[in-house]
Amino acid sequence: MPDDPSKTTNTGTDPAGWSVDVDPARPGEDRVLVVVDVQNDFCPGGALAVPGGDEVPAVINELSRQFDHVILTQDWHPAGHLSFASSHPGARPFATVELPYGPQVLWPDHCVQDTEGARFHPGLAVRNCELIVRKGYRREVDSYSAFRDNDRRSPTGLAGYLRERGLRRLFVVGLATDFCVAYTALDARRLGFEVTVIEAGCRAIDLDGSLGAAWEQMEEAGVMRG
Ligand code: VGL
Ligand code: ZN
Repeated sequence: MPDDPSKTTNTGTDPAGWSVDVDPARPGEDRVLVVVDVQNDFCPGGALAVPGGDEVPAVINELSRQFDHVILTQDWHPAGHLSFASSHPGARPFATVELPYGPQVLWPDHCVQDTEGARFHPGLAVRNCELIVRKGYRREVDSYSAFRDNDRRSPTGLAGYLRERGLRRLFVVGLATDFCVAYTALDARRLGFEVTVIEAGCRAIDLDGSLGAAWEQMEEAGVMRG
């Protein structure tokens, strides 16, 4: 592998000689829909409700039919996760604290492993999902991105999966635009993937201008708006 992963171009065969299943006769085969965190806790009535979050499942269901490859991500925290305000005595949700890896917004307890809030929204009906990436399962570090934890060190394995499968064009939807969708899209660009965020399939938290800032960074990084 080259040292700089952004220099990798996927030719349909990985550097170790394994052929991947991209069929050149089917130009859509290298496209993948990445559905970020469409879970009960991010929808109205949930612990960290994103306004209009329950409007995205219908859009995503429809979109998923146009893709040969669909991946879901699932925020999946242990009880007592360090991103929860409840883990910091005296702290309020939506405040920012310094953790060893940098600033971290504190959230209400949400998406606790194997609870109702962590389950996918019941309106999400994506028949052709081939992989579910869980993230945020280490107590001491949050993970907005589907590619790596917020400490920027621990990869989830998704980049390797996509490369090995020849999936190089990512279309990202889900919740929330300004956190997990944006972090996922930005990391995907850093890793050399082509990325489009489909706004109709996203909703934002918009904390202190975070939505505008996220779009600025995404545009700067070459993320396309779909
Ligand atoms: C998310 C805050 C905390 C998200 C996850 O999915 O955008 N936001 N955990
Ligand atoms: Zn979370």
